[in-house]
Amino acid sequence: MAEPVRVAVTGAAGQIAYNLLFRIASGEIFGKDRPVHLRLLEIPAAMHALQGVVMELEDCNFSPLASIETSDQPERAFDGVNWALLVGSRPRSPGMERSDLIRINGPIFVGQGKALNRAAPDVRVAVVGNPCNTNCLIALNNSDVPPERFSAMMRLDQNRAASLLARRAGQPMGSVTNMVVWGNHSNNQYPDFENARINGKLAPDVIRDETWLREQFVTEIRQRGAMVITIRGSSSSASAANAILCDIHAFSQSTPTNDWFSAAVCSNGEYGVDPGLVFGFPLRSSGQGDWSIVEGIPMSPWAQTQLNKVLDELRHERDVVKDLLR
Ligand code: NAX
Repeated sequence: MAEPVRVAVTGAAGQIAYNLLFRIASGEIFGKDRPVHLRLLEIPAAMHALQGVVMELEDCNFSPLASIETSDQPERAFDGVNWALLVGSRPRSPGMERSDLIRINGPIFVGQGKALNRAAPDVRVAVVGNPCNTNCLIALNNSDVPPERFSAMMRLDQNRAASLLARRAGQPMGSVTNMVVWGNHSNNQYPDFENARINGKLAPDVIRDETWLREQFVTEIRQRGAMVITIRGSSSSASAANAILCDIHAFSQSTPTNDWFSAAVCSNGEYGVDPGLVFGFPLRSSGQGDWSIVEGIPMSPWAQTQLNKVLDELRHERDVVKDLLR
């Protein structure tokens, strides 16, 4: 048997976790011959419901599933873990401003950042709970885990953008590469169609409709999550769970030559982004949980204004939580 992997999932009784845990436990992502130890974190009020999820996991009889532990204490849930998937946070209720949500959820990530000090030295932390970029900023600022072990999820945005370009071009899913979504997992993100490729050709050379690309495409990707809520009646949980698995895969496999993937990581000043800000960038990995930012990607003046707008938004979010940063 391969080396066991310990995976903490927060918000484990929530909708995304319900679409995620079974896929992890089945061996789909870490391998059928790799024992998986699940460490499930919830708030006390959800511990009872979590027991039902545990029962269902047990009833699947998945061979790789070596153990399940539940807890409402982050220190316990994160003890010795190799992956920490921070999904749990409070959703935005009607009428709540984004800055209110940041203030409500921020303290969760102060405590969880500290508790991550108990994780394994090779831990990779993926923050999903919204506002995920700024929650990630808070967690990494409150942790002794090196900042390069943290990322916030832009992968759902990447998958949405790649799928829409493929459909518009009449090409199969999977034909789009080099899709970066710059900045924030928010309505100001910039899904970069200028550098995306469809079967190896630049997307604007295949789709040849700049108005559609700049207007409909960008707007639809920014609003896709809200559209799913309106139409389905609840938020995108299956596609979000799928994106988490894609994220794990992207950091665990060597990135194919000439391609890149999207995740928000701590800036070192690339593309004029303030050092320390958690920003969606084009990344490559050697497959050991590491990443490097792909530099030198060309950007039109119009694209640069999109990047500047989302950068300003993230600076504002950082200001709202500055008392939670160290
Ligand atoms: P749910 O409301 O179904 O589940 C959230 C769970 O988190 C609940 O069970 C709750 O009890 C738990 N929770 C709250 N505070 C916690 C804490 N301090 N420790 C542990 N658990 C805690 O939401 P769900 O649909 O699962 O979404 C989870 C988060 O993902 C939300 O913040 C949502 O906005 C965010 N999303 C992020 C996406 C991304 O691309 N980054 C896309 C999908 C999703 O919208």
